[in-house]
Amino acid sequence: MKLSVIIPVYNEANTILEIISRVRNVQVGMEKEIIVVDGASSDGTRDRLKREEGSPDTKIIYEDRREGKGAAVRKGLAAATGDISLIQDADLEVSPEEYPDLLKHIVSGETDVVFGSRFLGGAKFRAASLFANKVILFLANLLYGTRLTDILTCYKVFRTSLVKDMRFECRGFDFDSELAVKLLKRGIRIMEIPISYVPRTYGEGKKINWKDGFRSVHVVIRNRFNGAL
Ligand SMILES: Nc1nc2c(ncn2[C@@H]2O[C@H](COP(=O)(O)OP(=O)(O)OP(=O)(O)O)[C@@H](O)[C@H]2O)c(=O)[nH]1
Ligand SMILES: [Mg+2]
Repeated sequence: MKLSVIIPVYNEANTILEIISRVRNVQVGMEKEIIVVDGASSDGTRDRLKREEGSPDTKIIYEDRREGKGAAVRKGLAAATGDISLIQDADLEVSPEEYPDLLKHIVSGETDVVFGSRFLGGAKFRAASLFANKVILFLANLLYGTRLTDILTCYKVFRTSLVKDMRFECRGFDFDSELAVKLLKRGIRIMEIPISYVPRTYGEGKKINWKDGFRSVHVVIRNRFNGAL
């Protein structure tokens, strides 16, 4: 078995090398490939990525311009050759050391999809982010008949074959919701595992904003009522 870790990155010069090394060092009991997709970073992230180019376990995709987190993850998924894929943000909000817990229920065959839930892990959110997360979650649970606790989590882990034929439309932060609801639409069960989460501030480089929240609400509703799988 092989794991593909997809890391979308835009202007994360302070953390990109640390996150790559932590991803590389965590033992997951299977081969691992790391796919970094850089959205034309301009803060020195690219220079740091250059140092990783020779690593045999690492593929780096350089985009010509910033196209959004979703677009980057989609490129990473298209390039993934692992049996299982995992999405990893390039900041330090979540911990690669938790991969074994995220993977074990997929490896054992119990489930094909695991989401790391920041809410089950007891994380503290800032008020605006908590509100946006809860609105989107409430809508998704209502429209898709689920009782999930966190759909905007970055830790989404799944058998790669499940998404290879999915036709995505979202290119920004709304891709997180699109991926979740497309899995639900296909009747695929999502298992949640508690994870730790330490939110960063806008000063530390947070990029998501309230418009992304509206886009997510839209994609959750749109997918419930259109036929596309
Ligand atoms: N390639 C690429 N990566 C991006 C882009 N926008 C954001 N990212 C990366 O996507 C990841 C998530 O972005 P964040 O700004 O941390 O947003 P978030 O984690 O969803 O939001 P919070 O968890 O609420 O802070 C980070 O690794 C970013 O560097 C983009 O346009 N292109
Ligand atoms: Mg983040």
